[in-house]
Amino acid sequence: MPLTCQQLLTKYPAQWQAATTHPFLAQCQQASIQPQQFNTWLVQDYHFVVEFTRLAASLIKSAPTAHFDLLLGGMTVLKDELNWFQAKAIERHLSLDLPLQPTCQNYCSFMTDLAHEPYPVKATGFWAIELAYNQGWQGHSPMPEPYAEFADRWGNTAFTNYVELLAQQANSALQGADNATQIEVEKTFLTVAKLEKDFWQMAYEGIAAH
Ligand code: HMH
Repeated sequence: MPLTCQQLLTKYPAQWQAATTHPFLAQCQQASIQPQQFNTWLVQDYHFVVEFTRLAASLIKSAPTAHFDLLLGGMTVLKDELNWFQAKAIERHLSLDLPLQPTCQNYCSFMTDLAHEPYPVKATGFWAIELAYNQGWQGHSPMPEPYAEFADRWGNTAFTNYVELLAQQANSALQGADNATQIEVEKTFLTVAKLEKDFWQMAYEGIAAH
């Protein structure tokens, strides 16, 4: 029986829960988050998405042609998302030209390494990264202003459908994966869970954005 995305979630519920629930999200929902902490997250997540876009490009490079349609659609969403981050930064008078915090740096290095893994590993990692935000924001929705559009960006049902299709493509890639690749897939899933948890926590640490 080949490994599936659903099995990873069933096997590691505690790790996944920690990736998708955090005081950061709860405080956004209660509008009690400090603006400085929110802004720290915002600036670092912009840098994350830049690197994530490179990972998306690398995923397309190794994908079978049948997987292009979904992934190219995802690219269009990323184009919009990068422009949206820039608009949010201007609105909030934030410079995006800040150094990456260690946690963001770790996540970006992980994605650079992931680009060199076989397609089943990349596809599963990519799915897990998107699912973390989909479930994290959706699980804390609705959010009050000014956070509603953030919760909606990753929590909307069209995004949920996209993530479900990413799981189907990853599952089909996993069908042909050998044992060593499956082990790598599990490791990658757990690393994503850990990095997601750390990323929320990062908003409370380090140098605030200004
Ligand atoms: C940290 N994980 C993080 N940021 C994001 N924007 C996503 C996942 C979804 O793309």
